[in-house]
Amino acid sequence: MNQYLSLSAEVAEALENHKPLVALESTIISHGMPYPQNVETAKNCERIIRENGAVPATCAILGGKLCVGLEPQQLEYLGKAGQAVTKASRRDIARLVAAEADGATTVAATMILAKMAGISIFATGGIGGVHRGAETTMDISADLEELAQTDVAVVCAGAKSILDLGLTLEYLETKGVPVIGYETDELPAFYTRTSGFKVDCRMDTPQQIADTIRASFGLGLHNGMLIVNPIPEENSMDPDYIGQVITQAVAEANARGIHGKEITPFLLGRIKDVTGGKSLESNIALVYNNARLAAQIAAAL
Ligand code: PSU
Ligand code: MN
Repeated sequence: MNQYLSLSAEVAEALENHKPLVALESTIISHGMPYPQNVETAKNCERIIRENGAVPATCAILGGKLCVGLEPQQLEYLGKAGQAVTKASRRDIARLVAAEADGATTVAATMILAKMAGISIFATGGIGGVHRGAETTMDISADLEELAQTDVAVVCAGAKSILDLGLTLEYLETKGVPVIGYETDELPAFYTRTSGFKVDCRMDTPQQIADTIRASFGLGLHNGMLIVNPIPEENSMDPDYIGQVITQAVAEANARGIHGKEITPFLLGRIKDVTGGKSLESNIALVYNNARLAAQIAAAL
């Protein structure tokens, strides 16, 4: 066991007894949603995972410890602190550990913590990817590099079109990351069930996905996998409307010169404000949907 890891009692017990586990990230809590909906969503995700036969393991860096499995008061702390907590991706981990500081883990960092603990399934909302305009800005999320090198399967609702979805898929193909559509042939675009871009394969049962994960690990391929799960129909948004909102938010970010790790949280916040909280409702619904599927896959594994 890695000396920097700190497992909750529930996670330690589950690992010891080979129970199915599902990792959860914490940037979505601190930087992805406002308080108190963020804490409520985090707690409900954990409940949904338990109801579906798996053990939740929310990840964060607290006091320099790589925490896998958080107590309710730790979720509350991250949710209240919000953007005051460091958004921690791969490159931030070592300095936060050395400084005994706190960090909310992105998809990339959560994959690293999950892997260290021995957890192979991870549920979230959306991943980072290749940003619109990346051909000049070179803004490509570290999440994609992590998927290329860390063998954890990430269940998400596709990616928001704050990203260039076509380029994101090309990048994943180059890096050897399978993109599995759950009951769909298309990459979902987070708020909507379709994007016009095809995934590389479709699977219709959690067992099929679990078998593929097992084969990938057994082969020693070492890359991650992306499982894309469309938002439930009843929670999906009008594509033209949300498309306009996103284009406006991206233009605003460019006009203000926002870049680097600030841009994703800025866009998420603007989208929520402009839609008057409507996007937040959809966001919460799709996260629950992903937690459920991830627990089913973990149980099947
Ligand atoms: N996309 C979302 N919601 C999120 C994020 C992305 O729809 O909360 C967060 C995740 O933690 C993701 C991170 O790993 O943003 C990506 O940030 P960046 O693009 O700076 O790598
Ligand atoms: Mn970036």
